[in-house]
Amino acid sequence: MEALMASVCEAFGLDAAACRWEELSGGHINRTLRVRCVGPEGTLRDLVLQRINTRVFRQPEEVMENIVRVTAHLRSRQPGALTLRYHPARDGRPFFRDAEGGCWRLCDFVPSVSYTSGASLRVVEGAGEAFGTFQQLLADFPADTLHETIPGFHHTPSRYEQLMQAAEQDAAGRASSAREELAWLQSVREEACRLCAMQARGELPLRVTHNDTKIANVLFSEASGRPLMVIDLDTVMPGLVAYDFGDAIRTAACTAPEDERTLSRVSLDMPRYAAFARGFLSRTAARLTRAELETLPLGCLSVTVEQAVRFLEDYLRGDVYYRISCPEHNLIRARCQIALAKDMQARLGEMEQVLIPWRSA
Ligand code: GN1
Ligand code: MG
Repeated sequence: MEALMASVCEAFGLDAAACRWEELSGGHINRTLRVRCVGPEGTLRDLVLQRINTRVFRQPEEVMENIVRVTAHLRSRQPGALTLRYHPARDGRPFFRDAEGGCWRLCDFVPSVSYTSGASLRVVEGAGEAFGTFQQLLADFPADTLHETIPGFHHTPSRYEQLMQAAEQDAAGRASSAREELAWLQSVREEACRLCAMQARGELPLRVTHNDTKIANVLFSEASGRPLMVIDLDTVMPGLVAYDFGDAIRTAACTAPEDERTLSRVSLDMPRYAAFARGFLSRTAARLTRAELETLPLGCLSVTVEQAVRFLEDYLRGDVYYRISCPEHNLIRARCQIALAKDMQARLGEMEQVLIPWRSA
């Protein structure tokens, strides 16, 4: 480990002996370290070093190429705004491949706060503005020039197929403990896959979307409470607006964290839903088609069901994808997402009502 870190530091021109690092938890996929470097005159420099999970992102060079192009576009449209900026390694590339095949990248640490759940209405509205602005600024980015960093990432029908295959194979001998969950997910399959079917029929456009819009992926200023920047651009690819909207609602407007065990605590928080919608639509409504506006609530249900499908699949396969912190973590996560999805399903009409003013705007 020491030798590995020394080689990574050296690749980015850092003096390993003058660096201290600590793990930052939060993400389920990549490994993230906060690095503090002491300069020659005792000056401090805080950085974030990340090891891209190459089992998940098979072509990390393509991930980085997308990010460099997308952030350059964002900066050209909004000079002065904070965007992710990776430091070049000694060879000039924005990443470093270590001797074991690991892929590392380095950026500045941004002093900020972030939220997983329980954010104030003002913060949630700010998250809506941040993701809405992201979408708006990328509206003229040529979507078909982006690499698909994870094929079929939000293709819900494929996610269902993979779940059913995992249940059939039952590699970890867990399928019998997930029968109820599997049955419920089957019962909403058509509804959860409806937006993908509409897209396939040409009724919904593909746009450049973020694809991982959980509220934890917006950094806020602690002093002003305003959004500072959108992070985690690994999955920026062509996608459906409703999935970005929905994935944000799944986290920002849920009354509990993503892995809440007490399911009676899990529901859709309507004031937070409305606050996010206000922020997001203030930036995007003018460009959205009527079909896009009308399907935003179904996007919330679809992406929440899809997330349950993905967590349950990983549970059935023996926890090979998401980082877990207890043996049944993926089952707990799947149950929590199902509880939220059930509440969304029952309240689709209410969710639509909230958006009516935007339809005629
Ligand atoms: C993963 O990047 P991270 O760990 O925040 C996942 C998302 C899920 C999320 C659930 C590449 O996000 O799709 O929505 O966990 N990212 C990938 O919290 O699979
Ligand atoms: Mg992510």
